[in-house]
Amino acid sequence: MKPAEKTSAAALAAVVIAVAGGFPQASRAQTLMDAANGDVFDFTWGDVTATNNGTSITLTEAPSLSFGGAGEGLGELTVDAASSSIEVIYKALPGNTAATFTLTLQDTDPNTSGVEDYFYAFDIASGTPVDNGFVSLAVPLLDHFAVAPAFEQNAGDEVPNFGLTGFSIQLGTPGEGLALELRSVSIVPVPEPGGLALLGLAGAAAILHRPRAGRRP
Ligand SMILES: [Ca+2]
Ligand SMILES: [Ca+2]
Repeated sequence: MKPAEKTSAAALAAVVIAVAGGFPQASRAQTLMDAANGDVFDFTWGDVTATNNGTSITLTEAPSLSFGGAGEGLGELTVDAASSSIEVIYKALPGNTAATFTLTLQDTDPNTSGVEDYFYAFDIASGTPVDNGFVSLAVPLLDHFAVAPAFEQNAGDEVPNFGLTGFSIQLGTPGEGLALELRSVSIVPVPEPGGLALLGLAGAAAILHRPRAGRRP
């Protein structure tokens, strides 16, 4: 390899490593609620209680009720739905009888004067262990199971173009008793597609270098 080629290959490798190393991903990660910072929900409805014990938020809901939840308002955050997931770090308490909880993300749509909720299903048993019984579960923002106008709001454009102005956690199935400890709620990058695309780019660059080397006298 000629010195110039070495330099350009090294520069390309540096770019690939810098991008694959995740700083664009890290720049998109945003913590929406962190119990260790004293955060607790802005409001609850139904027979729900939400209390912060210093390291986590205990969220409990009476099993006799068919509705209820806890919500948090946010400043308007721009979030790219295609490359982001919503992650919750939580622990099911011994009294929990719910199999799922539903998380909603609120999207404001100035173009329609509407506000809409995107609904995400969290299967409580499917989280990945973190520590001390807590698990992490992240659902891609494009994997919502429903979208609907937010409570008493006009219809939005049904496009997940956040404008994220709030979120809530509520029962997944009416009549189940939700009892969770929550540590944090965050927007995190969807990792795989970006990483694979960069590996493909690096591979293509390596292949493009080969014929040029072969033509040398
Ligand atoms: Ca919007
Ligand atoms: Ca929208």
